[in-house]
Amino acid sequence: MTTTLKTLIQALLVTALMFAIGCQGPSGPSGKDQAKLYDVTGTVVSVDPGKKSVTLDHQDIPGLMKAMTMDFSVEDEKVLGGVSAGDKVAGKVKHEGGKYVVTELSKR
Ligand SMILES: [Cu+2]
Repeated sequence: MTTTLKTLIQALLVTALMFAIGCQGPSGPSGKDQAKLYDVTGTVVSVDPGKKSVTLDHQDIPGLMKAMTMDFSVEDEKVLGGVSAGDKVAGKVKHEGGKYVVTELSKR
């Protein structure tokens, strides 16, 4: 009887644990912070490959923000490979989890 009870409790615990893990799936981080990509055009103000950042004087990004000068993070240093201060550029900005990350940038 004691062994049976123990086994039963163990089985219940395992089931509860699996259920708890299973429940986290759909409501996890992948749920609502979907990245969105936007086209961006503007002029490079400065480039900082070491910090993986670029300052752009960008034009309106429809659906995202008005024209302004601001710093962007870049996804990879390579994004900054072909551009330097003063260049007129076009690229893509990813808006994800409240952050803006440039994923592509090239001279126009
Ligand atoms: Cu901006």
